[in-house]
Amino acid sequence: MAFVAKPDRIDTFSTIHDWESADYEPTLPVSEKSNPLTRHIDRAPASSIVKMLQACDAQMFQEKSQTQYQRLLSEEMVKTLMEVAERVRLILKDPQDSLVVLSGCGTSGRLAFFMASGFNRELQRLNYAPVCSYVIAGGDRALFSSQEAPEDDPTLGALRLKKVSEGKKRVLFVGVSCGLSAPFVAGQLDFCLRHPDVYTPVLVGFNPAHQARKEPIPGCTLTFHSVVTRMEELAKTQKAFLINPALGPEAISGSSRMKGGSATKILLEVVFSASFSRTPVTFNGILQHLRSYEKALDFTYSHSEEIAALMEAAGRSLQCGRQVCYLGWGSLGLLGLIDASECKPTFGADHEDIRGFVSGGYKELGNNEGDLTLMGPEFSISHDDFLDGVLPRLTDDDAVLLLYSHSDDVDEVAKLARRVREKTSNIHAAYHQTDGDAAAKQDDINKLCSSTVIFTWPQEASKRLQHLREFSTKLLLNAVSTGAHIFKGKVFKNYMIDLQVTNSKLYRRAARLLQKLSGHSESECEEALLKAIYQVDKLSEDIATCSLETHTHTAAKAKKVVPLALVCLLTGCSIKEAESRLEQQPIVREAMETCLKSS
Ligand code: S6P
Repeated sequence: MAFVAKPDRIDTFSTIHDWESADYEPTLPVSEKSNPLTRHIDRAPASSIVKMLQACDAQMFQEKSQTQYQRLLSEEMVKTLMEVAERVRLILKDPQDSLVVLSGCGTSGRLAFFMASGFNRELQRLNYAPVCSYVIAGGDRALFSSQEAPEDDPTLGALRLKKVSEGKKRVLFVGVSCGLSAPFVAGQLDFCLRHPDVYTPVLVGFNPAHQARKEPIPGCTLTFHSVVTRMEELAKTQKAFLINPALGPEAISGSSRMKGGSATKILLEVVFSASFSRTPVTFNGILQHLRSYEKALDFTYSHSEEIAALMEAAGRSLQCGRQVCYLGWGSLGLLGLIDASECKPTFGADHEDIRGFVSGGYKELGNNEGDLTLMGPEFSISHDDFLDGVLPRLTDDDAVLLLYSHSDDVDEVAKLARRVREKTSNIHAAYHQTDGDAAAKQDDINKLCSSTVIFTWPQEASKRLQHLREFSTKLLLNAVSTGAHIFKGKVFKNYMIDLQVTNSKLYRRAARLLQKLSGHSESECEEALLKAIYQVDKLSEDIATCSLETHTHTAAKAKKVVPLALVCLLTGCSIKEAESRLEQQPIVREAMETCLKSS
């Protein structure tokens, strides 16, 4: 059975630990470093991209080496998870007056929603009260669309937390910030620390504490680092908890939706499953559970050829300016929505490029703010919306990916697959079943698809099947959307070259990237970035003195900001000329290479 099969050794094995050395990109926290394994990912064929992603993901489970870094499977980490699980148990004993709040920004907020809903469903199934709530920066519209600006607001974070937990006597607050960087979460943690009689804060992130962000937050005296330092002190007496193993750099530098998101899901599912169980929370129980995800990772990537085929299909669609649609059922569908929504800030994608749809739409989600359809086309998320708005325009150049499992309504899947097949033969499926499942109907669906990844989970996985197949689907979707954007030329080396610059973290990342690629000074790069944001060749006094918030707000309306700035830096040309160069060579990576060669 492939479940325990180890991945192929890849030729980059020797570089697996490079990122841990003290002199490797020493000024950057782990979550922002570039991964030596993926240096050439932008030039690789699909099969190699999948191998690189596999090797990067496998770093999540590497044991602690001689370095400073705490790892996912470290003894201290497992012990902290046990302690937090016990805290969740206390909440379950007193559901009337107690609450668990999961919160974060961007992907971390989406996963907070995803897990809070999943845990509540599980609690109800076990006859417990549903005690989990979520807060996402930017509210529910941020669940499916890119809303990066609220991430910078610590006061808003604290207010939202206060509101959701009004009247509760005991609150376990789990703030997720993969980079230990989001001011929104810092504000929430600070609020908890100022009200210790009610709130116990738990921070989930993937940098060591000393690498937490030190940049001052405008309008307040906090930094993320100062909050973490206070938490470290309280952690000694279990009045606060830090869950911050290092996972190694992301495959695409800074893209914390990938390993950061996966590890967030793993850690919180391990904690909450242990606390919901009627048996004692044990060290070995937690460790084994963590290891089951490692096996699931190997199992997922044992389908690397099929994943590469999906990646190629999605890449072809994006390359010719067409669309990729994920049509999913249940939580797998929701993961499709999440994956699609991340492409805008990461790759400067249009919301139409990769879209997700889930069976049942908002009824399936049970989100705080209910049906958001009227907010605009990005918020049309049901299969009916797909049938009305997208299907009539589908051609063979658009790729459709069905995401479902044996426990979903397979008749409904077959029906939808037939409708899609009438319009395009470019239809694919990722399907989960368990060893021994009868698969007659699914065979019919396969015949309609030009490729199918079938995950046949062994019986030994059945206890945690739901979480593992979600994890597996997340890995697959991240691979497909990342690979497809690489083929579209949106990645240069292993950097997101066309990222949006819509909050302070992304602004700093963009400025750093310009410095790295152009070799110009920090001030020259920031100047070029501002010129690209405001579309001017000379910065006025007004612009130069505007706040960072104004810059990032303005950047939300601009396109290809970082490529424009880089072309200007490398060639010394005007913004207009840079625009026309990028129009002539719309593949951003190619345009960058041309400029770099001639500079
Ligand atoms: C990352 C994604 C972003 C982040 C968000 C929160 O791939 O595009 O939306 O999730 O910026 O980051 P963090 O470090 O606070 O979890």
